[in-house]
Amino acid sequence: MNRKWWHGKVAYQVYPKSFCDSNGDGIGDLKGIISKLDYLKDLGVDIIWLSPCYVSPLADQGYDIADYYNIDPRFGTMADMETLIAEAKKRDIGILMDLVVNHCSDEHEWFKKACADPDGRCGKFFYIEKRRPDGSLPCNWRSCFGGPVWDKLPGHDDLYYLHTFHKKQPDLNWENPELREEVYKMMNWWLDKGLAGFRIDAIINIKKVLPFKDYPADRSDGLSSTASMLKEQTGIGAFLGEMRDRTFKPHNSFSVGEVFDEKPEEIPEFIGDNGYFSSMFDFSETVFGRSPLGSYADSGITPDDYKRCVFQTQWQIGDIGMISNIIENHDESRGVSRYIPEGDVTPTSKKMLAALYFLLKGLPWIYQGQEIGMENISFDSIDEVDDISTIDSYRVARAAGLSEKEALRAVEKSSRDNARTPFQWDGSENAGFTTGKPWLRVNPNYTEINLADQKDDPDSVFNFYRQLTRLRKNPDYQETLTYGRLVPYLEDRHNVMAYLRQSESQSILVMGNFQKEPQILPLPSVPKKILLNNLHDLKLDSENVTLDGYQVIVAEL
Ligand code: TEU
Ligand code: CA
Repeated sequence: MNRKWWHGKVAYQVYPKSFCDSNGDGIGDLKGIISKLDYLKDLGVDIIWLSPCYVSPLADQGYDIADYYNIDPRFGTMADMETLIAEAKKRDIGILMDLVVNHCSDEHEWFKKACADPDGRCGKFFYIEKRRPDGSLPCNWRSCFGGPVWDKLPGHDDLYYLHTFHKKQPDLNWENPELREEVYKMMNWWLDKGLAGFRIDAIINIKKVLPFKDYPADRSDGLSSTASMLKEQTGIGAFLGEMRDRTFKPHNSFSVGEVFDEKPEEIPEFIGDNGYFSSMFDFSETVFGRSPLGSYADSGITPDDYKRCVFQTQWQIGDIGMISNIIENHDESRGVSRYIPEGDVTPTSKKMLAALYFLLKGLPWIYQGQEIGMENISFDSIDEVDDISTIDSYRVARAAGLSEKEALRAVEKSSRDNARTPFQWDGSENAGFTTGKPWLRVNPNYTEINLADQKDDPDSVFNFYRQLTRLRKNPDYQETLTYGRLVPYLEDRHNVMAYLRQSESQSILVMGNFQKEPQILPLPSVPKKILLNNLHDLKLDSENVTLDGYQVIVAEL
């Protein structure tokens, strides 16, 4: 692996709407983020990914962009954005924006022009089709947020446009070189402003299998998830290689792809030395247990399943490149609520999970609030839910025969709103997020879980994350923790997740007891030094260690 400037960095995702509100309108904003840069610096963050803050109707919370060249007034101004980039740079922090180019908003001027003149230049930026001779829609794909991917092109009774996500997110036609030029121009405009790079949204979706055709229906609605089409898709590399050469490469910028459904044999093309992207997220544990029927039918994930998913990815990536490791993001439930068995979610188990994923090979990412151990929220009614995806999942669950209560309980587990509740800064009203009315309910547990309480407590989850970022950057261990190979340890041992990070000169053991009962575990050798321990005691002899429930240790061997 060739060495790159961003190897060894710690990255952090900000969801602007829910991070910090500077003006009391209940919506987080760029000024709010600027006010927290010192906080993020102190946590040990080097790279910040901002979820979209461009002009948008916010039908999908900004993942529906109406103007790529301007900031939505709810988030601030372009001057605020420039200040944020400059202030971050002063602190040696790079800013990534979210590149959403599988689709734009139906309020983007391209789409408006396409409606006015479907055969014109902008009409060709989209997929616009007639019904098939038998009267059916051009294909039977299901949109990610429910219903067919086709909707009537406004103003035209006989024409339909494709949207693989919400109907307010028309897909852009990547087969059209003029569209691609527009995208690269926009990306370079932002990179020239001093962005460190981009996180790239839903990127696998940009390539469609054409001409449009049906796939076997996977639910009673007669539709097929776009996953079947994506499995068959080939040729995306031509677009991604072109994007790399025209944008990222000349800027030496960082890029991380939101890559689902990747084909293992293509990993070197994606994140190898001359890959399309610097990195991509590991979603193997994220998608584990997902049911094609809808999120109500998802199964959970056990500690052993979690371990297997993570190790499988680590094995697959090896030394090809740097994967990006997460336990949550703005599309998922909170990692501590998903990966730690119900009833066992405590500061101790949260720290264990933190150490286990943070020290894997790859780039560690923290999603806002994760560093203080924020948890899932429970809803009293579907009316409290904002997220379009959860609302659709609820509809699907009801249609499958679940009662209102059952449907709500079933879909809230994986609701995207779990991660979108406002950041819990302190124990004051609205958790210190806003002086106004927050756009989304604050998790009522903010009086117990908030940054102010944890900041000066050496035993807090927050300070454990600080220790983790410091360990990763400690010159004595940085080389091994960044480039050292990962070797699973006691791989088949039930409810144990352990691995070695090894370089030529060093071996570091990370070992967690993923259950409440203690376990006596053999050591590979006598530790020279304990680098981290989430509990105060450690029962150790020359051969064994006894780990208490959810205890994790990091040791230099
Ligand atoms: O998410 C993409 C996304 O949700 C899909 O790729 C889906 O999870 C996958 O196909 C399942 O296998 C991104 C954003 O992160 C999300 O917030 C947006 O709603 C979505 O794109 C549309 O822009
Ligand atoms: Ca605001």
